[in-house]
Amino acid sequence: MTERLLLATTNIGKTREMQACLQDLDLEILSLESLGNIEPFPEHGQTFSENARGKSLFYSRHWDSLTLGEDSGLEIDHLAGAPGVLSARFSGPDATDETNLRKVLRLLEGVPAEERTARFVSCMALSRDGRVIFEIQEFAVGRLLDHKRGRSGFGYDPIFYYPPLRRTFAELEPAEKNRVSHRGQALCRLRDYLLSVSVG
Ligand code: ITT
Repeated sequence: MTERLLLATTNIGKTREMQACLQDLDLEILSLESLGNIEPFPEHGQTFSENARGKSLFYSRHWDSLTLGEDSGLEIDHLAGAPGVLSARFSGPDATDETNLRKVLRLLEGVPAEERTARFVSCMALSRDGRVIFEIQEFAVGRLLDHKRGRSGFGYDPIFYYPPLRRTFAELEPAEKNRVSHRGQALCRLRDYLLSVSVG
């Protein structure tokens, strides 16, 4: 019987990237809409792992098959690792991708290129029957520009310059980003795991 995988995220950008990586597996992929109207997971963890596990287990309580939770974010060296787990809410409770990105640009004003290093982190937790059965953390290293470049992707992508490809993540095609990004690499390992246990 085809397994069902719930993508436990409210973020449409993440959802698209997850679907693109997993779509050819023998899995029925569903979004949180399948659960109807439930309260979102209250995210208060101190680490990506804590939040990823929390999301995965929280939504799996409403679901009888596989549940994938992901927590991700941007760690900026000049800001001692901020915004980290607060990446989605960096500019306050009404934060948007644009206000978050503007805040980063403001905090890095005047900082020279070589000191604008940063990394994206993605931590994923896969659950079934109330327990986490697989967890992965991956990252992508880059440098933050002082202006936006590109229109693809989401979040901080337009200022995240990826030196090996000499482009920002927002200048990459979705498939190119998935080949090198933190999330793409984590998804690749998740795929291997699902295939190894004959799911998919
Ligand atoms: P869910 O918790 O529902 O999955 P969220 O957007 O709140 O959605 P996170 O708490 O994991 O997710 O926050 C991740 C934030 O980090 C995201 O909103 C972006 O601001 C940033 N981020 C993560 N991955 C990114 C990527 O690939 N490109 C750009 N920004 C990214």
